[in-house]
Amino acid sequence: MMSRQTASSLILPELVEVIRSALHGVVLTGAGISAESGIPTFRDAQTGLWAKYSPEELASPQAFRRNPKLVWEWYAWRRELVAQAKPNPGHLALAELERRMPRFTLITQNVDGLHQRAGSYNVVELHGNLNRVKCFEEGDIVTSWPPGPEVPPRCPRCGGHLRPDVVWFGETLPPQALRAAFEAAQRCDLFFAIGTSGLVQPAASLPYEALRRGMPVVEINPDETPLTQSATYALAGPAGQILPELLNRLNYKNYKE
Ligand code: BJW
Repeated sequence: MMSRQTASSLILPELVEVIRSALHGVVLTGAGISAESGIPTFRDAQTGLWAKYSPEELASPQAFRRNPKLVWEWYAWRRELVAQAKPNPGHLALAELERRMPRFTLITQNVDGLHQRAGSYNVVELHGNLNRVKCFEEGDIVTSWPPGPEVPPRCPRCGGHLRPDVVWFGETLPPQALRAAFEAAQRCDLFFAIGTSGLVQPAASLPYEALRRGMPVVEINPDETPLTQSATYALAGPAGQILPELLNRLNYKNYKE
């Protein structure tokens, strides 16, 4: 575990000033921001029941067609984990940063809804939300279905299988969310990439939109990623420690950790 002092020593006074003077902050988050809430990331070692599957084996339409029960149960397990989890100090610090900045856009690849539960308001969900369900055949959102033993349940309209309303490999992202994310990345004057391995497109391209326009990019991640060498500031540590420390250094003290 990183000590508070180490987190503090990573944050240069120059970075504090860059954040203080920013007019439009954009944050891209990935699974790492929820790791400290007990939600496993995708590419770190998976635990328990699901350890033998890679995300590509579970998060694709092909995987669902091959074994809809397995995929549905993976999401049911994750839904339960998320229901039990609480936003961590990293989520809460981002909600406070939004309240302090003139403009703020939080783009997340996560489907867990923890940013909204932490109080973040302007959230763009690039990969959907695991608490919504849609028809695998027709794509319509479904809010209720007749109870029954079948797993996954069936669409009450067409009888197709139901699936979570998330974006799987090979599927297109929700167009409005994708547009909002790229527009924000192209217009911001400060970009954070937090807790993402930067391996999955098109989300992985967003920080480069900001870099291309000469805007500072701050990465927060305990591990190196393909972005680390290009980032203006790379803060190597857990988001749940670095983000609250950043707020302290900005003297944004009145938020609940
Ligand atoms: C901490 C921490 C702590 C730990 N604090 N940090 C261009 C080139 C090549 C391929 C493609 C391309 N364009 C599209 C593709 C194909 C594909 C793709 O990108 N493949 C790559 C694997 C190569 N992309 C797609 O198919 C996308 N669709 C698309 O582009 O449509 C058009 C198209 C289709 C086909 C061909 C061409 C164009 C859709 C991608 C959908 C991804 N879906 C998933 C599942 C979502 C639902 C669910 O949650 O189940 O999204 S997969 C999974 O990966 C999930 C995540 O959102 C996503 C990203 O993962 P993330 O968040 O970065 O997590 P990890 O685990 O990878 O990393 C965690 C990080 O946290 C690590 O770095 C840790 O160090 C760090 N960390 N603790 C801070 N405490």
